[in-house]
Amino acid sequence: MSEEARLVEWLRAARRVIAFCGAGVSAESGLATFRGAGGLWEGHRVEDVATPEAFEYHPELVWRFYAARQAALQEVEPNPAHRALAEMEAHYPEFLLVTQNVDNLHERAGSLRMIKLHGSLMEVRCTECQRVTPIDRPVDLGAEEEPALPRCRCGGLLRPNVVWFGEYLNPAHFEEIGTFFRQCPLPGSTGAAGGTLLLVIGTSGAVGGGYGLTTQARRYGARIVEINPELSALSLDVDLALREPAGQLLGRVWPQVRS
Ligand code: BJW
Ligand code: ZN
Repeated sequence: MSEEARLVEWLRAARRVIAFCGAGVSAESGLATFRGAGGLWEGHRVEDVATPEAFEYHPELVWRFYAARQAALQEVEPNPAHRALAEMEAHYPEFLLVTQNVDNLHERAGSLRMIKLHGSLMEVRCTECQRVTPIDRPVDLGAEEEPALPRCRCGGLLRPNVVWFGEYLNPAHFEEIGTFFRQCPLPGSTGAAGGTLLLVIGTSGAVGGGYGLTTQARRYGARIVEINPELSALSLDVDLALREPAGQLLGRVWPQVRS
């Protein structure tokens, strides 16, 4: 049986699906991934733009980087991978989308509920009162060489509501992921692997080792599938790998599953 036929079979048999996504999911929409040739980090040192220290010392540089990425979102559309994931939410009795992506393409494809582990480009947070506010257009830094930095109504400096290096993720998110896995039926009790499937899509696993999701999935008897044209840090942990761009693959495979 081909890898693709096996994926179709596993997606049809699954009752509970958890999808763990990274920048590769949005690559076919035209958003650069982070690592590798042409990646977002290529033109920037991570420490210069994605750490709390960078924001403290050079908020204007950091804001220019994020305002440009907010603007880029207006030029792109969700691709078939985002749409398949949105449809899975309605299709499966239990479905959890866990994305590291800070773009808004899952939402725009129709996903209603998701864990955004690394925050959102389209939210700002006050560095004083901590209020989080959604925004519907890119932050306007003005045309002057010295940018007009965005301020909260309390007067505090606003920052992008994303998780930078050296910062903590929201522990409530890990609680929710843990709860999803703990509710897995024991392996073998309702068919193979208890009907639970972990899809690892478009992530290098370079940050936090994929936060232990593949380890948890294994412990609870879930099947693990990777969709990524390249090997990742998680590739050794998976049961099935499809080495193809996610939009191309899911655009072909998902219609066979939902019909
Ligand atoms: C395709 C494809 C196609 C291409 N189809 N696939 C100090 C040390 C350790 C831990 C801590 C620490 N201080 C605090 C902590 C605590 C810890 C924490 O919260 N832990 C919890 C578990 C409680 N905090 C962290 O772990 C933070 N990390 C950290 O601090 O590291 C230490 C450090 C400190 C200082 C400097 C350096 C390191 C979390 C950091 C979160 C970083 N978030 C970022 C930036 C977000 C804001 C922004 O976007 O600007 O999030 S980093 C960047 O990487 C971004 C991504 O979400 C994340 C993951 O990358 P992803 O998505 O995997 O992308 P790529 O580019 O790596 O891979 C793309 C993949 O797609 C490739 O495999 C391609 O092959 C594939 N692909 N086309 C499918 N069409
Ligand atoms: Zn404030």
